[in-house]
Amino acid sequence: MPPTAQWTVRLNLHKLECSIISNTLYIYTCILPFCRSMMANYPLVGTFCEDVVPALVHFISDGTVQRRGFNATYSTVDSLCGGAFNATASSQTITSPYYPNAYPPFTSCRWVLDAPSREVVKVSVQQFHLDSSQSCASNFLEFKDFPVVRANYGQAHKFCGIDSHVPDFNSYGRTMHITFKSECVYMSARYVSAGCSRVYEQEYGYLKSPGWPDIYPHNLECSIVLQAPQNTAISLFFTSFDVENHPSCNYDYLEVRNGSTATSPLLGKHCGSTLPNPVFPGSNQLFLYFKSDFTIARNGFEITWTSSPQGCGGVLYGDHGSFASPNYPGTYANGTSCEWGIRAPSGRVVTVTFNQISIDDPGDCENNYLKLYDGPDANSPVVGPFFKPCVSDSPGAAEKK
Ligand SMILES: [Ca+2]
Repeated sequence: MPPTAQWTVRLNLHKLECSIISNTLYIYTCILPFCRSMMANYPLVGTFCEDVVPALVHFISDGTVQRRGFNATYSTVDSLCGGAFNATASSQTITSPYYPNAYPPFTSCRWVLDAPSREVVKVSVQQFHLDSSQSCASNFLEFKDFPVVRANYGQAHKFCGIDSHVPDFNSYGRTMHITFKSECVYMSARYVSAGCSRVYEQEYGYLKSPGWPDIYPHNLECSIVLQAPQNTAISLFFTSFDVENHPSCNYDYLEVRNGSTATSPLLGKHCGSTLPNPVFPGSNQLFLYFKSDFTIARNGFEITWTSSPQGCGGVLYGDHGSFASPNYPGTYANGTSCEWGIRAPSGRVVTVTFNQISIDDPGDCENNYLKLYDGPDANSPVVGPFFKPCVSDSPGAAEKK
């Protein structure tokens, strides 16, 4: 196919004899020309016979057991939706086929949106209608960062019929992927290459300075609002920080304010290369303002944030990040109970490293403790750390698959 093809490939596999363990046929969805160079970063559709849309087929066999393998035919039909597009400073629209009319049943649309280098894509949904009675597995709108590489956290936000509001999506990197799959309804969204000001209406997330991990541009003015669900409180953690230094932070700086506007109470104004302390505003909104002047730039910052009704704990998503007990490096309050869920991209091993632990307990660690669970909740088996966590002051590390 030519590299600009936006066709649907119907792949019919007539024979597939293989040992699932040692010889596997991998089928990836991707949209040319992106799939050639980034194959391993695309989602696996299936490991055997399936009819799929734009696909890259990858056959692997190991050094033992030979079988007949497979033969396949393919043909292309015009795709009703999807494709690869460039996001620019002017807003463009994507819609489901025949929008605003209903479209053929069981439509699946995939778009890859690519912004200019060092910019990101912002998607705002104009209309999105899915019936709440429809299964979320086969009727959804999903925004994802693409490709999911080490430098990227790889957000994946999925919306179904029960979601009445779809917040704007800002990609972490320059490329993102949208999937719309439904049996009978419609959607319309606008996309644009975005500057650095934005609003995140989400429970948890990751934020980096423009260009990270490269140096940030000069003359930036970025206003960022973190808006977590009502009746929750945000915890914000700095993973990296390096901003042009000045005793009063007069040149480049990051301000953190408790609220949603530039006049909300100032919690901190940061510059230099010292990692700022975690921020526990006790509210569900934070306003961040990042400014750079006309000369001298550093690498900038990386931030993770999460939220929960308890005011501590929450979901931490991504391939790296940091978190701390409430009020750290100050002391935690009596009666504290926090639970963090660490969700990493699939296929990764999570390592948790403790730089400091100071938890006091009079005896048996039944009333004051820190526990790690190897799974999604507290019913999962307990794993390291490999020291008595409630009384130790020693750093340690634990690994989990
Ligand atoms: Ca500067």
